[in-house]
Amino acid sequence: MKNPQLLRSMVRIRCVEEVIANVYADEVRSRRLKMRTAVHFATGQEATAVGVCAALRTEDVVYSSHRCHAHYLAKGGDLAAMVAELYGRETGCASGRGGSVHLVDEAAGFGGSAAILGEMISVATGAAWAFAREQSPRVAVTFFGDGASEEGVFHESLNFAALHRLPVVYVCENNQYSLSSPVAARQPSGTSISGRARGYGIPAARIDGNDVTAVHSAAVTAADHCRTGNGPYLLELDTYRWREHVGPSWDSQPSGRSQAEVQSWVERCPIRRATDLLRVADPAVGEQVAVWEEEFQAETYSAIAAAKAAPYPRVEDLLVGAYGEQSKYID
Ligand SMILES: Cc1ncc(C[n+]2csc(CCOP(=O)(O)OP(=O)(O)O)c2C)c(N)n1
Repeated sequence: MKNPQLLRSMVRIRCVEEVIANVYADEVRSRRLKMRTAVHFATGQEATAVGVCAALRTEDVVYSSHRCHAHYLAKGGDLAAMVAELYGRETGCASGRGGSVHLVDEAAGFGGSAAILGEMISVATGAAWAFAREQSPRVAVTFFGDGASEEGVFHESLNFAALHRLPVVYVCENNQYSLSSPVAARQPSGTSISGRARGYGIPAARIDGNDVTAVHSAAVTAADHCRTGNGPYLLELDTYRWREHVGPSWDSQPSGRSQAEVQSWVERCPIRRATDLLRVADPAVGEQVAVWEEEFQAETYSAIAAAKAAPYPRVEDLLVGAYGEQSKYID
């Protein structure tokens, strides 16, 4: 571990999500919920987003699904616009129409997220097809969960991308569960998501997704492979979410995951691991992390204050951007 920027980016994502989770829980408790959106936190999974996005260029495009805050932030998405989106304001990145599962920041190369499982796998494949036809060196990347890999569109997309040698990196965050259903209850034993990609002739690597350095170097290999015209690549990153599937609470027994299992993954925290590695060269790294935490918490609280002061969309404008003829996204 040599790169403090990877650690800094993970700390930022953790801080942003923790502040949002705490504020969300307070709003629910006080029956004054202003953040009227579902929230799927990626606490514990930061190394996947950071390791992959650090291997990309701004012009490469990332797509994601419902658990998208970390991917958006790691690709450089605007924090204030994300928070305003959670509060449903006109200043949000989707003009307050989409909530937390519909983040987008085209300038940063974050092409969008959507909660229909597998949907963005096909959209990323289409973007890669455009890049290939334009002979552009851009790469498309799509993050999705182990559950989404069971959608038919995953197979159709991989087949098509392999056939046309498209520059797309498929990133499966295998956090071992789809809601409360473990992978072992859904996929045949002795198989893997990376193995399925190889079945289509796509090179694939299965990596410890809580090791940011390993993720980053695998993502560099994958992006280079795509950029140099060799077709798609798949990364299967083993990780774990600490919080409940959707919402701000810590996970507990009713979700089907034991406290002992959750705790064993908390002990494999990607941030603690990266901090420990950096401490070898820089004994003061712990103090540096504390300074960053203060900075990022303040940044998030100020984004929340700005969002709450921003206007809601006007009722007469609610169809703008929603496939209507007034859409500002469709000519
Ligand atoms: C096509 C479709 N089917 C079902 C759902 C309901 N659903 C939302 S999230 C989810 C679990 C997703 O699991 P996974 O893809 O592993 O991602 P994770 O939540 O673990 O990050 C399901 C079944 C959906 N959004 N879309």
